[in-house]
Amino acid sequence: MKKRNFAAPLSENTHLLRWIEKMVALCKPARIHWVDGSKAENDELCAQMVRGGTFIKLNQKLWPGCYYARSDANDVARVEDRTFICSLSKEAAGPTNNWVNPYEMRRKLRGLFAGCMSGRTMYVLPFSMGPVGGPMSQIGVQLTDSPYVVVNMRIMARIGTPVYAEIDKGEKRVVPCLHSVGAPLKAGAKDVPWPCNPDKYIVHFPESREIWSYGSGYGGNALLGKKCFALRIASNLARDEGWMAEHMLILGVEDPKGEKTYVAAAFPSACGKTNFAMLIPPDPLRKKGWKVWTVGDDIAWIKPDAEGRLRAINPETGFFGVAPGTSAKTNPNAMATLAKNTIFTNVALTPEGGVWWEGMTDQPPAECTDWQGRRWTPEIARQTGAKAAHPNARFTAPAAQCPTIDPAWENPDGVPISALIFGGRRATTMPLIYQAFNWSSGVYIGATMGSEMTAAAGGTLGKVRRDPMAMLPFCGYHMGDYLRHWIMMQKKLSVTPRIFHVNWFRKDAEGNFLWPGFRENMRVLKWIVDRTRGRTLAQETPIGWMPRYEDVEWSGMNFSQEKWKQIMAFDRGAWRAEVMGHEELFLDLHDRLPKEMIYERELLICRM
Ligand code: TSX
Ligand code: MN
Repeated sequence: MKKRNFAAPLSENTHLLRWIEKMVALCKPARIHWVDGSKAENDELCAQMVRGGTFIKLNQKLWPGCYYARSDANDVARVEDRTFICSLSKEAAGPTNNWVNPYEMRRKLRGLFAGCMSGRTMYVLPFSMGPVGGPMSQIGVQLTDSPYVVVNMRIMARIGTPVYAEIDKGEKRVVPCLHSVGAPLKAGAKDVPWPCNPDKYIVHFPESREIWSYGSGYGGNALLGKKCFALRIASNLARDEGWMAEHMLILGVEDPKGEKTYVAAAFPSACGKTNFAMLIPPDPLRKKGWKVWTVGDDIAWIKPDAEGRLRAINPETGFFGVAPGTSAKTNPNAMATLAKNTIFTNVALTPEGGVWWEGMTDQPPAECTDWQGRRWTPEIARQTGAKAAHPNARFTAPAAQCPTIDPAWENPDGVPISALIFGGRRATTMPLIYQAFNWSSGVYIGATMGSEMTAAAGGTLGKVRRDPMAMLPFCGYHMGDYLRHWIMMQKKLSVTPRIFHVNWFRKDAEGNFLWPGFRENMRVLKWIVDRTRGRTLAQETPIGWMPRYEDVEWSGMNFSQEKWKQIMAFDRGAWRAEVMGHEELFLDLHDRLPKEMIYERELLICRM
C-alpha cells in the first residue's frame, strides 16, 4: 500500500491554512504531518515511537493494543505555577490565577517558540470536544511536535478526517492550540525518549480563545483539549454564552423501575472521582435492579435546553486516569476499560512485558522496572521507600471500552441532569451526605467546598484547601465572576437540579474511616436519587436536609445507628471554625463575590 503524503493539507479552510503557515514560520519544523486519525496512521506513529524509545510495546497477549511510556522525571504532572490566564485586564483573571499582560506574554512566547520545532515534525491535529457536529460540541486544532500527544489525543477526543470536514463548513469557531515540548533537534543529533524543557508555560488567552503550551509533554499540560480547552477556555465561552463548563463526572442511576436519573459530581483531586463514575452497587442493591451507568469521569459541559432543563455532555472520549490505587477491588470497571488499547505512562514495567502499579494487586511482582527505568523489588521498596509507579502515573483508555458506559454517552444533545453533587476529603465536620435547601444554598456549598491536605501536598497537614466546585486550577477567569455565573444560571432554568454534598472520608477519634466507601456509596447515591424524584423524606438541619437512619437502604450491610449518628453529626463547634474558613476564601474574592454568597453565609450562621 502506498503511504499517504502526510504533508498534503487535509483542510481547505483559509483561516486555518494561514494560521498554520504563520506558526510554521515561527516554529520552523522540519516537516508537517496532517493527522487523519486513521488506525494505520496511529499504528505508524506508535511504531515510530517504539523505534525512537518513547514507547515500549507491551506483551500483546497480556495487553493487546497497549503501549508504555516513561516521561522525563521533571515532567510528571500539571504545572499550576506555570499556568497563566492572560486576559486583557488582571482583574478579569482574578486573584486565584497567574496573570501576565498578554502583550508581554505574546512577546515572551514568540521568543520561546522561535525555531522550537526545528528537526521535528509539526503535527496538525484537529479535534472535536463532544460528538462531531453536535450542538454543544467545540472544535480546536492543536499544532504539536509530540507524536505521544497525537496518539493520546486520539483516545481522549474525536480527531482527524471528520473534524476537517466540520472545519471546512466554516460555520464554527476553531480554537487555535499551539504546543511544543520545547526541545529543538539539531541536525544529526539523537533524540531522547521524552523531550521537554525545564522552562514551562501553559498559557491561555481568554478573549481571543487561544492556547499556547510550551515545555511539557505530560497530561493536562500537553493534551490541550482537556483542561486547557474543555475547562479554562470553555469556562469563558460558557460564561459568555449562558452554559457551564465544569470539572464534573457524569453518571446515570438506573432504578428498579428502569428509570434513569443522571447526576453530575465535582470533587477535588484524590477523592476517587473515576471510581465513583464507574460505581458497581453492592449485590443486594444490584439484585433489586439498581445500576450505575458511566457518561464521563472528568468534565461536563452543561447547558439549559429549550424547556429550561439542564443537559450535559462529556466532551471527551477517554479516561486519563491515575493508575496507582486502581484495582479489581477499588474499580473493576476501570480495570476492564484499560485491559486493551491503552497507553500507560510512568507506571512500572514487569519482566513479562506487562504493567504494574502500587495498589493494583495485593501481591507486588517479585521484580519490575520502575517508572524511571530502575530495577525495583518489594525489598528495595521496604528499604528506600521507592515507588514502582509514579504517584501521578496514568492510563489513557478509550471510554467506549468501559463495561458500564451509558448507551447515551455520545448523545450530541447530552443527558438530562437532575442532581449535582459536591464533595471533598474531610476527616471532620462534614457529614456523609446532606442536601442543599435550594439553588443559592447549593451554590454556596459548592463555592466553599474543599479537601484536607494529605501528606506532602505542600501545606499544613489537616488544613482545608478551599476549591470552589473543584475549579480552582481550571476556571479561566475570576472565581467571583464564576460564582456569579452559577447564581445567574438559575434564571435560565424551569427546574433546578437538586444539590448535594457528600464526604466519604470522615474519621472517628482514633483516625479510622467511619464509612467503608466504594460500592457502599451506592446507598448514598440511592438516597440522592430518591430525594431528587420526591420519593423520600428528609430531616431539616442547620446546614441542609439529611436522611434519617431508616431512610437509607441497609440490606447486606452492617452499619449501626450509633455509627450513623457519628457520621451524620452536625458539630456546632466544628461548624463555627468552618464558616470562618468560608470567610477567608470570600476575602480573597470580595470585590466580585455575588451578594448571595454573603447572604447564604449569614443565614447559615443564624441557623447555627
Ligand atoms: O475512590 C474512593 N472512594 C469512592 C469510590 C466510589 N476512595 C479512594 C480515594 C483515593 C482516590 C476511597 N477511599 C473511598 C471512596 O469512597 N473511601 C476511602 C476511604 C477508605 C479506605 C479504605 C477503607 C475504607 C475507607 N477500607 C476498609 O474499610 C476496609
Ligand atoms: Mn480532573
